[in-house]
Amino acid sequence: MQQSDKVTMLKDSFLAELEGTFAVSLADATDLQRYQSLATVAKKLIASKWRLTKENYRDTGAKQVYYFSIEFLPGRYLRANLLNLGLLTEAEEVMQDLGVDFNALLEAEVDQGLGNGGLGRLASDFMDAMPSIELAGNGNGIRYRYGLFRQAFVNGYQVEYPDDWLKNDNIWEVRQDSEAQVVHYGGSVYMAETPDGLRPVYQGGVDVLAVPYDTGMSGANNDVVNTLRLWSAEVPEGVQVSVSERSVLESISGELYPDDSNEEGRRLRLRQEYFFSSAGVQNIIKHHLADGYSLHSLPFQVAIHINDTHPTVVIPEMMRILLDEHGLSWEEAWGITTRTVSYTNHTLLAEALERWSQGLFQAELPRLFQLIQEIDRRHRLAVASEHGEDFAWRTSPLQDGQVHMARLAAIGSHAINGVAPLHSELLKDKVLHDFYTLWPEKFSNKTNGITHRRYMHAANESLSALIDTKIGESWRSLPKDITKLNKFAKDEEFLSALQDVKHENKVRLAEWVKRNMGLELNTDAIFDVQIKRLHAYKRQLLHLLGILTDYLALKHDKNAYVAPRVHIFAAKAAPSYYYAKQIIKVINEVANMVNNDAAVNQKMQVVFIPNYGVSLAELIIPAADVSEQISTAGKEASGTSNMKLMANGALQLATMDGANIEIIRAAGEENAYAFGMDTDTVYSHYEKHDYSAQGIYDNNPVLHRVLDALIDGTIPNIEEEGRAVFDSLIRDNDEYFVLGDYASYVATQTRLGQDYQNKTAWTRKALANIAASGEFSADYTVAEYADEIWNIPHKALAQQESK
Ligand code: GL4
Repeated sequence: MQQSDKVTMLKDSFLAELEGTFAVSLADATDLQRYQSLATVAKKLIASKWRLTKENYRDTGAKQVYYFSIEFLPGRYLRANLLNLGLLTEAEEVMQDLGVDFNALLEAEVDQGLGNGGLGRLASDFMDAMPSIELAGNGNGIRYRYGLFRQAFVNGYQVEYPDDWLKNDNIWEVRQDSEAQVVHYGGSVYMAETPDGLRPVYQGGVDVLAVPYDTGMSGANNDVVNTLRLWSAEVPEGVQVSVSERSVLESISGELYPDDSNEEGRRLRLRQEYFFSSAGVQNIIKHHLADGYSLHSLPFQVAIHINDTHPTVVIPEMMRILLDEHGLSWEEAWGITTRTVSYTNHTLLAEALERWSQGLFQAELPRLFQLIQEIDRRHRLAVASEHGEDFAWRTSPLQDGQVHMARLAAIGSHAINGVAPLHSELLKDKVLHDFYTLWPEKFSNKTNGITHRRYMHAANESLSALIDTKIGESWRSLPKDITKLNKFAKDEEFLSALQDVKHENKVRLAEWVKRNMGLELNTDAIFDVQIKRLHAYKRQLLHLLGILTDYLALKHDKNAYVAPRVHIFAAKAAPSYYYAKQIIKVINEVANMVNNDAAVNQKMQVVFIPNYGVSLAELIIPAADVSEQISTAGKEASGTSNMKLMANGALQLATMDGANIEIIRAAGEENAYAFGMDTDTVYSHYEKHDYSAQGIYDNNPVLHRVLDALIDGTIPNIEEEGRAVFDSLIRDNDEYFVLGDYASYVATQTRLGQDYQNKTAWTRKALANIAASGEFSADYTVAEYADEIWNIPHKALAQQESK
């Protein structure tokens, strides 16, 4: 279609939808009605491609992957969908013609926040990448009634409100009643002889109806639309339950657990895990058989990928279906299951490795527990003779009254991967070392990736358009082509255009902050950004100590060298994570103190933007000069905001952790600011117990003064929290080595501040980062999964010859 035809089509259907659905004229329509009308137009365009894709997959029997994830974090869909439909600029033109505020229209869409952070957003980036590379891949998860809490600050404290994201309807989803599945919980089970052989007989327990809501995941500029299927819990028709029983059952899809990188060992969480895992597997097998295929061909037509251990119960659930419902032998069922399932580990933190009490597990999922006992028995038998009893004990799923989910996942899947090279190495060397000795061939690395479409093409249109003028548009579908930009590192005019774009984006963010928080930001200062969950290991505290260092230096001498900076934080803390919430309070009080002190606020400002989520990330990232990725080495599996920030020209201030290492390698060491202890040093301190926070405090007078500020009244209103933070560092010996990395962090910040004064040289570094960001596209990541783990074809993604 011609550009002008597309514009006319879009305009006509938009106006028709507005009148047909809401019986209003454009002038009288609210932003929400305008959004819903345009979204409906986009949805209809997606729907026809979606139907054809589904029919095509069914008719050809193409192998498909199902990405099982307890979290998806889509954010808003409209802008990304318009982009993928090739209609974003056309929509902008239509709205301009009609005098509609397009941003207000887009912002009327509620963010879908059905995930906590990186893990959930990665799943959604994969949902965008798979159809874009013509890969048959679907998502399977939970349609939580309430997403991650909405965060507000009251007196500097985090306050949580429910996220009622469905209040305006969800345009994008389609309820599929005919696809509903029954999921059974509790009761007891015994084996009895039946005409079909030995089969389980269930007594008691409850049935829950899993009803799927499907959303079409559109590929970029192609005709592929895959399915994201999210299950909602209901009471099966005809079942009589009391009002309170009903609400217990429906609560299975009631809300998302707000914990990230933390084990959440509650009964309801286990029910959630079984809920979407069971419904998903049942549905997959049902369709496989209905399409006329044998169970033995399942691994050739289906790949099930489990995103961390939350869906690990798919392994015993598949065994249950194959054994109990289809009468396969154990060996047959085990072969089919393990060849179908693959597993990604996303964390090394011990407190995040899932374990369930066996009593709880058995009470909730009695048949699955029996099957895990059998898996456990066979595993011990198989490994004990060669590796010894101790080894068998260390690697068995059932140990010390607990069910160890990572062990079950490792045993029951054919592939195990980490999400960045360092992380994958540490998995092999430490956390899953025993399994690596058993099955080295199962292990691989798949470095995470991001969708440039959302975080660059859509969120930073002016940068993307500027890049197009230099290297054409091939990089938009072949992200590594963006390396062609390196040729322009000496093109001063281009560098100055890049600076202008960055400045525009800073102004846009500053306007938002002014409007929503009443603070006027200095857009000539360095925008120094740390955006991620609030967690001790991510060390927002180290950033804060750096801020206090500058503050005290300026208070002492107003001419002290401090490069002007705006420090930008955004982070939610798990509601039960008390220490993280205390850090939020301290940062907010420091922000208050700094921003209101005329002696320093020309040189520094601190802003903690509340309610961080996908849409705020899209606003903040294009405006960032510096990307703080300062976790304790060995703790951050990968990180993904690091990739998004780099793609938008922010320079990394980073420890050698997770994917930071690859980013520094790709951009060039001279274009990033690495500092701090490496993983070996961290592990050696843990092993030798030779780290002394007190010693560092005693020997560094500047740091001494900074830490004292937490407890001596320098910072108002933090008596309790300042003390708690101080004690965690000194009394409790600083578990995450904040003080150990302090001196090198501060020195690196000083160097960075000096470098920023040479705008051209700085922008050249930014350019190097942008130009190196292509390899971190999720398009390549999912292509690697498809080639090496799922064995599913996709569009070729070869890098085009650099001209
Ligand atoms: C995480 C990791 O903490 C994070 O480093 C990684 O980028 C992400 C996706 O692989 O997974 N693991 C958990 S748990 N939450 C995460 O964000």
